[in-house]
Amino acid sequence: MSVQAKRRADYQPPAFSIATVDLHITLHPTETKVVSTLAIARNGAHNAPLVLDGDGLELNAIAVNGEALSEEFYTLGDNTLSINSELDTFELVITTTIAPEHNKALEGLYLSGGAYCTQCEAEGFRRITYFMDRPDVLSVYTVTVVADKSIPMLLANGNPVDKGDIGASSHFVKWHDPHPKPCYLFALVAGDFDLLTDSYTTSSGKEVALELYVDKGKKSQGVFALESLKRAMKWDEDVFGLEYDLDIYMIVAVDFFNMGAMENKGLNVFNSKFVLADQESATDDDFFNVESVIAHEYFHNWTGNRVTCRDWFQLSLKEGLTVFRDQQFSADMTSALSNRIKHVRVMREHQFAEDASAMSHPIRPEEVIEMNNFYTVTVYDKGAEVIRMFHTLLGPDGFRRGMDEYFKRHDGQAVTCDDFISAMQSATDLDLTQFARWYSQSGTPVISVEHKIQNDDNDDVIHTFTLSQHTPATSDQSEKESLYIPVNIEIIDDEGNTYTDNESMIQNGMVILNAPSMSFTVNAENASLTPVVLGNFSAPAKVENPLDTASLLTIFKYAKDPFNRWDAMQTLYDRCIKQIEDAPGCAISNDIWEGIKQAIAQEQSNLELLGECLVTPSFETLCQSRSNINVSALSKARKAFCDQFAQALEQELLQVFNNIDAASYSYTQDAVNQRRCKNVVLAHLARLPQHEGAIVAQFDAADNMTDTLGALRSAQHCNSATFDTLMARFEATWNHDPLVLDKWFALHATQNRDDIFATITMLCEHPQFAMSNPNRVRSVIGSFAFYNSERFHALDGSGYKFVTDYLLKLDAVNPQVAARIVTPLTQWQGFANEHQVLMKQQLGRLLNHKGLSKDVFEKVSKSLA
Ligand code: 0A1
Ligand code: ZN
Repeated sequence: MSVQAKRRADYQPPAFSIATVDLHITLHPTETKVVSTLAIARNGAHNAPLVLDGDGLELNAIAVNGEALSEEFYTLGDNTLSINSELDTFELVITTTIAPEHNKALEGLYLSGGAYCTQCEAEGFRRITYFMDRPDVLSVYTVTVVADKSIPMLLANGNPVDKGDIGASSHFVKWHDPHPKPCYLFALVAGDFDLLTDSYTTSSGKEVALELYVDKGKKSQGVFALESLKRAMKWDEDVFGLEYDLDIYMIVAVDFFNMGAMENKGLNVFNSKFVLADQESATDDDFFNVESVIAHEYFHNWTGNRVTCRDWFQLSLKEGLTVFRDQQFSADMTSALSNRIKHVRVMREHQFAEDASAMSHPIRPEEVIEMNNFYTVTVYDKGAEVIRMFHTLLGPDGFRRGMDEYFKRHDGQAVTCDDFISAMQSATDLDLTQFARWYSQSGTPVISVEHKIQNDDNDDVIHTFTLSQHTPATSDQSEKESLYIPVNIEIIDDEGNTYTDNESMIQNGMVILNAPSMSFTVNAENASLTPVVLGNFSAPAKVENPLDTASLLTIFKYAKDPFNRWDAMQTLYDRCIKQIEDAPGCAISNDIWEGIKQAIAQEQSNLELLGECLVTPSFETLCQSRSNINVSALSKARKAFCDQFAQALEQELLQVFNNIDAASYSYTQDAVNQRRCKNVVLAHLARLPQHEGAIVAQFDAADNMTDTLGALRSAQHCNSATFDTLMARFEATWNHDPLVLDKWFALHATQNRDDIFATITMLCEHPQFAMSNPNRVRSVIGSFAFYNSERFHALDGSGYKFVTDYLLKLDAVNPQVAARIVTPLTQWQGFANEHQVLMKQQLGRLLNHKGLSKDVFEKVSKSLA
């Protein structure tokens, strides 16, 4: 396969600009007609042709300034249309035909259920018409959507300016978006939906119409999303002074969508999973995700749409920043601590793994074959961590000044990450030059902590703390430089007293580690000190801090930062699991159980922290502190630890469980914390057969999906007959609701049982399953590959082979989704050699497959290089 990578360094400004785009689109399942009228102007003096991108288009006609263009003046390439005109400005009219019904890749114009919708980011607009499909070409769009009257709702970006009938059977609506935008923000939706309406008055008094379009019959499930939208609009005004800028804001929920949602100007398109929610069918996590994705897309209106990316290498400019903004919003709406823990889990489970794999890349990648492969946890989540560090270093006020300056300088422009850094630099006296390395250097830095105790000349006891940083080489970069790392730190003794350092390196609870290492000293007579490092996960790094069990428990007891307290327990559990790995069958010492019992007693009234502290690290998190992993040995050790945990702490767990009242459902933070804690505890108790009844009882009594699903998850640890019975009852109740059924699919696919492949085959034949629907595929095949680690990594190779067989079929239908699900297979580096050989064998099958998409090719070829 010959595919050309694009490099960030090769950026050239566009040779032409397109001031206005007038689209006239007549919808038809197999013959949609697109007439595009472009106002073209040459940029500067040159005589290069106008090169437009196109993919899978049938070209019908081209006209320049009203005259049909004869063949010698244009060249049609595989994926380009070049216009050879000597004119510096001209009107270009291009007519093309496309077939949305045949579009199963879900990029460009496609049909979801019966509705037409579009997805143009990153490079999907070229599947609708020939265009300069790059984010630095900004145009004002006018769009006329024409369709049969059986399709009543015709939507596009901006404000509606005209509508009417065409003959007896067709009608049209014309839309105008006054804000110049790149083509990736273009959207069109046409269908028959239920509509929820509301309005929002901005802080300057402008009334905005809010419209939410959902599948017929699902109106009541859209209420929470609409309320979330209003909260997001208010928050952006309060925190960043940013108001909405059109008269109407529309959100459409569709069932067939490759990602979470899309921020098209004034017309967001959402995966219905992130819109529809009610008490019966949605868990607390679902509600949380709806609010956070609604906010994310809304926040893009400023960070992404008003100020956009110059080129796709700058993706983190809008995504890292917008994720950070949605995280801050969620923290304000719910709880700062549980949000922080949630995001750190994502970093540790997925981003650290990506950085340790062949797909390692900086948050601003240097080289890309298929842009869709770079909507990654690195660009998004590590990108957000980098923005968070600006926020930490500049403080909320400094960060706000930097943001104000960013909008002042760049509103209406397509810019780079360097432009963002420069705006932040204008708001601080700190020199951000070294900090900017976070944009160009990949890999996870490791911060090592060393603690030495000496007596000085006066016989005082001096504690010297040394922090060192080291970033291991990654597949894309062998040399690493020192980063500028803000490290939140506390020095405490075993009674909880806090100490300051002699050199005043610790300022506001933070040190800056910007050299390979740095040291500071603390005087403390008769005290044993514990360094509490990386509070609030102040940088996306790993920490090596050789603390004993007593120190970890001291941190839990006394550290000021609740994140550190949670993290100390995670480290403690990780240590215990390691101990069992090293000596299978060994028993964890009673001291540790006593320490955990005390921790439980201490936090009886803080169910949020208690619930999080009772979660044992996931298999995926454990992988990040190990190498050469034998999956079965690690899983067995984890299981043995969890079994001992349940046995040793049974009485304490029961007490926590029984103390939580079964209140009727409400989605408030207190109630969420209670349900979370109760379900975490139930999952532990499920390991003891005597508590099976409690699981069935919760399943029977639940008045909400959180508790129903909590019972089912716990039942995964019970004997399989109980699990199967509850699952069958669940299916019978929820067969009509595809989003709920996805949970059922995922629970089946993550079961560790011998008949797993028969189960998955049965799931794929389920009437509600379709390979063309990404949510279904992710819930079955994605869940298996990402989260059924024991079966996926089975040493007979059956899991790897099963996923590969499926991907070979899926790739022909939806390459973008196939390229996502191949991820666990490409992350073979951390596993023992027996695994590696088998994983590479399957990667080899993929690579040799004729007609492999460039999406999958890019990841597989990198992984085998
Ligand atoms: N910009 C969207 C994510 C998105 C990206 C690509 C898509 O299709 C290929 C769809 C959505 C966001 O960050 O929400
Ligand atoms: Zn985004």
